[in-house]
Amino acid sequence: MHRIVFATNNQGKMREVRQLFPPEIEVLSLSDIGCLEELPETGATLAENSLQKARYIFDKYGCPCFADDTGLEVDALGGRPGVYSARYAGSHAHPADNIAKLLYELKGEHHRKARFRTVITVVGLTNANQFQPSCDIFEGEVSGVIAESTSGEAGFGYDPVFIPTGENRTFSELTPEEKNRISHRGKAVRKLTGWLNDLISPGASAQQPG
Ligand code: ITT
Repeated sequence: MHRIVFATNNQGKMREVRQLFPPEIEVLSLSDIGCLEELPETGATLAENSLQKARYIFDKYGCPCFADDTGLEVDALGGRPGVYSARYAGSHAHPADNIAKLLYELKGEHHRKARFRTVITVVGLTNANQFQPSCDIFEGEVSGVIAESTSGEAGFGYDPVFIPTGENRTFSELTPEEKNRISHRGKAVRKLTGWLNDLISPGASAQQPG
């Protein structure tokens, strides 16, 4: 069995990611490795934060790991909240407060286009003989619009107000499988698992027909 740590304190992310991993790779949580701390997230970009979280765990616990940093970019707000999505309504803000602030800022606004972007960084898996641990990056994004009000119970974070393009339901009204099929995280994680599969059994994907 292969193991990799997912450096997140967000249980919603963990559920989605575990659903997409092949059975031969076990995804460990921070509590599985005895880490009960908050992860540092002081970068100016999603890529910086994603690397910072993964590096922190790799440096401290020595295990291969990956981290996900995600932002909601709203066109009418000039791309905000973006990298500050978790702290939009203040540090340690509850998701309901972030959503309330978002709907307030968009009140009366007709142009409601937005996108989720995810950057996943893996640290510690490839060039093991080199002094610097390697890092590899996988990205995914999904476009949509911000609804006028919340709908649905599933998911987490901003899901109750995000309607992906081609849908008339919010992410919170989709099943977990439906969300993973089209979401920013689903896209990034499928790139990651394809790359991991190649590390585990090199060439296997090239031998598959089609
Ligand atoms: P970790 O850093 O521990 O992984 P976090 O919740 O702080 O957890 P982010 O900084 O990446 O993670 O998340 C930024 C914000 O965007 C945060 O409020 C999340 O709830 C929200 N978010 C992330 N992914 C989302 C998704 O798929 N659907 C809705 N909201 C999401």
